[in-house]
Amino acid sequence: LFGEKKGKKKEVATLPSHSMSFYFIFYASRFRDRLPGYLVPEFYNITLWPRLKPNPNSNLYIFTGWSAVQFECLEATDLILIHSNKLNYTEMKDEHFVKGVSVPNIKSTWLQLQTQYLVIQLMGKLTPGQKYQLHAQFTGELADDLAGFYRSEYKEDGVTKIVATSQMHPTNARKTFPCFDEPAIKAVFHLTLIHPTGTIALSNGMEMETATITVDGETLLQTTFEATEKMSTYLLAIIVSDYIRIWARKKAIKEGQGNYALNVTGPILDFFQAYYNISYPLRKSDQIALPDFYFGAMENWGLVTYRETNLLYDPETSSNSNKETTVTIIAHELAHMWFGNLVTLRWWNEVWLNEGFASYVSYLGADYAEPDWNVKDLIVLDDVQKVFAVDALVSSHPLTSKEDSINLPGQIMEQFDTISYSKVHTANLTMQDNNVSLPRQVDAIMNRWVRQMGFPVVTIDTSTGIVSQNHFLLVPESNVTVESPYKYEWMIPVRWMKDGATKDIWWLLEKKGLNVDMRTGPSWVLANINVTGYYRVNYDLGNWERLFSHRASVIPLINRAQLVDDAFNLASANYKYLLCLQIHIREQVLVHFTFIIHPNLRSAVYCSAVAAGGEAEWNFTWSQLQDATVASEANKLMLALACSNNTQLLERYLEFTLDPAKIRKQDATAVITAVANNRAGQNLTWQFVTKNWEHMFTEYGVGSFSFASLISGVTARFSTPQELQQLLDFEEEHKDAGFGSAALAVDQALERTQANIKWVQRNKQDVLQWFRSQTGN
Ligand SMILES: *[C@@H]1O[C@H](CO)[C@@H](O)[C@H](O)[C@H]1NC(C)=O
Ligand SMILES: *[C@@H]1O[C@H](CO)[C@@H](O)[C@H](O)[C@H]1NC(C)=O
Ligand SMILES: *[C@@H]1O[C@H](CO)[C@@H](O)[C@H](O)[C@H]1NC(C)=O
Ligand SMILES: *[C@@H]1O[C@H](CO)[C@@H](O)[C@H](O)[C@H]1NC(C)=O
Ligand SMILES: *[C@@H]1O[C@H](CO)[C@@H](O)[C@H](O)[C@H]1NC(C)=O
Ligand SMILES: *[C@@H]1O[C@H](CO)[C@@H](O)[C@H](O)[C@H]1NC(C)=O
Ligand SMILES: CC(=O)N[C@H]1CO[C@H](CO)[C@@H](O)[C@@H]1O
Ligand SMILES: [Zn+2]
Repeated sequence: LFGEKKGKKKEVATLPSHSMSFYFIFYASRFRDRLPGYLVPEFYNITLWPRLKPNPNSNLYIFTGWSAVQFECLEATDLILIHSNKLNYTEMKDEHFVKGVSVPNIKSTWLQLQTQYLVIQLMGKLTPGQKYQLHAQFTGELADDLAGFYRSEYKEDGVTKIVATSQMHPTNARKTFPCFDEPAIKAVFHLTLIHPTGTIALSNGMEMETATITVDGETLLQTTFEATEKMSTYLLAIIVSDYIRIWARKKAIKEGQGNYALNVTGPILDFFQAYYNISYPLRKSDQIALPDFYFGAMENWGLVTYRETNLLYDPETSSNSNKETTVTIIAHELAHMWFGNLVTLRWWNEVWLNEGFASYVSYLGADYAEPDWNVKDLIVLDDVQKVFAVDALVSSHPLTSKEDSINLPGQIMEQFDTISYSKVHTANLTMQDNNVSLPRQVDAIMNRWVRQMGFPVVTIDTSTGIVSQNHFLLVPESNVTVESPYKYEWMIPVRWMKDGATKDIWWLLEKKGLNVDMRTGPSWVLANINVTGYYRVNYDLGNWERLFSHRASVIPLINRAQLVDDAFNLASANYKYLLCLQIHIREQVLVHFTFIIHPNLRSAVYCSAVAAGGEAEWNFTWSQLQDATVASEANKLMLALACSNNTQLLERYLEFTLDPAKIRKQDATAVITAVANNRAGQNLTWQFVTKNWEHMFTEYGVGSFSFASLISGVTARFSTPQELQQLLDFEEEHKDAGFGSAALAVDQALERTQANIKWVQRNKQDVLQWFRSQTGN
């Protein structure tokens, strides 16, 4: 294939990017932003050649590609729609482009930017039942944008090295080759990579053959891979590097940083084979750590990609929590090898099922690999509390949304949020509590948890035995404008104990119920044991006091964490009598309720050192960061640099985030958020973000996960009317350009700021008074 094209003069076909008549046809059709489904691909033949050195003329890193896709026509049509983004086509002559029996001539071709389609309009119609092939030859930029086929850079012994790698999920395969880029449209992929000698090419399938070829006098390798399983485009992975298996930088492997991952991978795969009762579907399982990687990890089938911090573990310098992260993330990704990859969501509105399930079973897999760690207890701390915080806002969303409400790439990215990852655990655990008398109600129960946003607070009055539920909102008087078919009522499993003795599960099926056994007298009641239900619990003051004054050891560990979280949040939401209590708890908690926290001493020490020091110390820490070879160590140094109390240094550090040579794009959000969390940096950061928003938004790729975290991180401490105004101004100013995947985060930030302002207004006097009474001042 390659030799054939070599030396021919290439014509670059320029495609008009918009066409009014197409716009009209397109938007008038009922399919709008989704592929019509008339054309069903069977397989793709793809050859890619990434250049690991910049082109001397343009100074850009590029890749060239040749692709053919065979598809069957299901309904007669004269339009071929296939996804394509940022690719330049060469050789788009009629006779080569669409092949098959009696193919109509091409009338015109163009790119449709908003929906990222390459459109080929034919003179006549394709015939149902016939198979056709679409051939294309193209070039793309191997940019450092962490999307599609991209480049990652690192320094080893002073030499800059380039890795060509990929992140196709969710909608970036189309940036690598023209394809039918929707999760349900599966096909077989035959892949060939052309790459420099001394490098290794990896993909989802096993390498079948590596041949030496010569192009323009340059000696290169050509690696062919076995055909993949039939799978979604978003699971494809392509990597060219000089790495070693478990794949990582040579130095990291030599230092043994891959050993931990290697040791736990086997047991976790064993666990999932037994759990799903299906053997591992592929012939190989590669895992690779990349210096620049957008997400935490990606479950490409047979070739899982990770951020270095998530796969590598150095016993000398990494903390226990790094180890915990490694084992749970590996378990999460390996869980997808079955659930997600073998069985795939139909469309991105179902992402909650895919991600929620993987997050849930990741704890089971990690628990199997590390049985002594009580990993399952972490669910409450790591997931439930995090999702409660977002889901208590009226700008939240239900787990499910209609298929046709999620279309554009930005909306798809927005689906990958905390709610999708974390809420489903408890929805699932709720299901397990069904006893034999309830199966007919399973749908009724499930629907109330997944089809309406938010969650309830269950209030137990131990003096009357009356148990009631309300939609829990951080701002109780906020107006919920989204109607729910279930009126924001849930069917709630109440697992409870009285005086330490576990009682039978009790269901609260309506707004209000009566459980006479919960009338306690002097004893105490605890509900939502082990936080298996997705709700908060409130009690009458007497029961709260009895709970907190009790010896903590009888109360399950997980509930201790949740009691504190519930009490503080109920107080924030103006369950007013709890405010006194809150202060009381603070003392009690410190004495009785202190639980296993992993003090990450190193982080704390670095941070204090930078905070107490001046520019020399800051420079020293920065130089340590440049030299760090262990990713988790680098992470700690990177965050410590944000601890300075010198605004000039913080300003300099913020500027560094716009220079990928200083701060990798994947880390920019973490640095900016860290500076915002520093009191001395909060104002600076907001000014910085507003000043540079447009630049970041356009330069750092469309619709990305971290814009949402950026907004929520930078505004986390907003609590004054001035800050609210700033946020409103910001929203107004950038209305036209939009916020992409951060749109929801902006709404949430506005709402949270309003809630904070109200809380301060309402409670400032009480808190001040209490402090005065305690300090005698
Ligand atoms: C099942 O649930 C029903 C309804 O709450 C309850 O009456 C019954 O006792 C439960 N049965 C068992 C075996 O737990
Ligand atoms: C909710 O709506 C009512 C009536 O329109 C209004 O008075 C109130 O201020 C709104 N509440 C919030 C939190 O916006
Ligand atoms: C709560 O969780 C702990 C730790 O996982 C477990 O030992 C205990 O049996 C659980 N309690 C109940 C009532 O399920
Ligand atoms: C920063 O911290 C140092 C050391 O604690 C202190 O001397 C200095 O006054 C602080 N500077 C500011 C601007 O707060
Ligand atoms: C810190 O580094 C910057 C940039 O390299 C340099 O301009 C500055 O003089 C250094 N300051 C100190 C105190 O070393
Ligand atoms: C931040 O800005 C607000 C007003 O926008 C001001 O009241 C506050 O004092 C500033 N904080 C710091 C630490 O500079
Ligand atoms: C939707 C979901 O996550 N369901 C799971 C709930 O937990 C049970 C038992 O662990 C699984 O079998 C379900 O698949
Ligand atoms: Zn996942």
